[in-house]
Amino acid sequence: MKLIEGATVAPNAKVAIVIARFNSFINDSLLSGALDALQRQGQVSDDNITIIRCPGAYELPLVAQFTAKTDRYDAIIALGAVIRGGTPHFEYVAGECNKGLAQVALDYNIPVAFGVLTVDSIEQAIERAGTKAGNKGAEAALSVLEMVNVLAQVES
Ligand code: INI
Repeated sequence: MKLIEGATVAPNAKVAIVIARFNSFINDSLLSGALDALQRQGQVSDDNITIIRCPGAYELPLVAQFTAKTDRYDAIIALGAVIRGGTPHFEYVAGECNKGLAQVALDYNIPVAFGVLTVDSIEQAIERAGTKAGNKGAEAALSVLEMVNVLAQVES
């Protein structure tokens, strides 16, 4: 039997974080979690991390696509928060964001983490941005490092 699995330490990985400004008070906590996970757990050096900001979650796929197209990065972490309101707007923004990011990963063969909260309330967002339900930014960061390592092994 051969088992391939990736560690979450990737000191040489070049990582781009694409982050929405909308709901920035939540997103900045996701960013703190992601940076802590990349640096303290993943041992990724500061020089290998690029942060790219965009207006909202709806714009994340296009920014991720341009980022992937440069071929300068091993992984992309998308961070944002889509919070349900009283209209169907949530479905459109969250749906396009999710679909678009998945498309970028497959089109460019690059791990793209979905660190975008899709929640019913601000309370649920706060819970997932560094309080009682953990930090989804940190989880997203560790998932791409694992993916970088596992894909490199599958390829070798
Ligand atoms: N963008 C978000 O990132 N989160 C939201 O909750 C949100 N809501 O609810 O409207 C949101 N809207 C803006 C959207 O992402 C685009 O920036 C905007 O529609 C311009 O294209």
